[in-house]
Amino acid sequence: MSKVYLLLGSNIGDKKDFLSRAIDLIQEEIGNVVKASSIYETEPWGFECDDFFLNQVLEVTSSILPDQLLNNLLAIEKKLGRKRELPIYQNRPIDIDILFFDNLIINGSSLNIPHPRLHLRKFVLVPLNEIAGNFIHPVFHKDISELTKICNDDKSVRVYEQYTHQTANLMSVKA
Ligand code: PH2
Ligand code: MG
Ligand code: MG
Repeated sequence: MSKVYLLLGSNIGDKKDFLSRAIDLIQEEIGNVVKASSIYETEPWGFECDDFFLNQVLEVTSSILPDQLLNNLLAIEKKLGRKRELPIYQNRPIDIDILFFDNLIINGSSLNIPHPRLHLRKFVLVPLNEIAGNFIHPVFHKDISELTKICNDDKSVRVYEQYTHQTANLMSVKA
């Protein structure tokens, strides 16, 4: 079993519903969703648009290998209505990114793990820090709480919906 951290992001339509449907599909098709961060409302990073994102980080245990995991996540994005066109950064109903896959370091043409920009982005670090503050980044050899402290991204990130035990119960009922 591998431990995988995923980032969910949505900035159009019923954003919260897209996150929740993504969690259901991940639970069905990828593996066990063991932890979920609170849902955060975050300012767009790296492109101009008026629609703030909802972002959430999950810890998932899975027996799927990295390349297949990427394909399965792209298929889930497609099921939820994601269309990919240029430019790279654009509004989307759902984006699912692999942040970490155990301690693996992969530098491929279509797959890069750890996610190469996660340490630059508060919209990733803040939710990740909530559930994995002690996880050590295999490239920078610093834990997530340290990376969060030293990151100088000033885009806004605020709790939109606090993680609750009810969320946990709902997730374990589905499991
Ligand atoms: N994703 C991006 C680019 N910018 N900004 C926020 N706030 N949240 C995201 O999920 C996000 C982004 C590329 O995937
Ligand atoms: Mg992304
Ligand atoms: Mg993506």
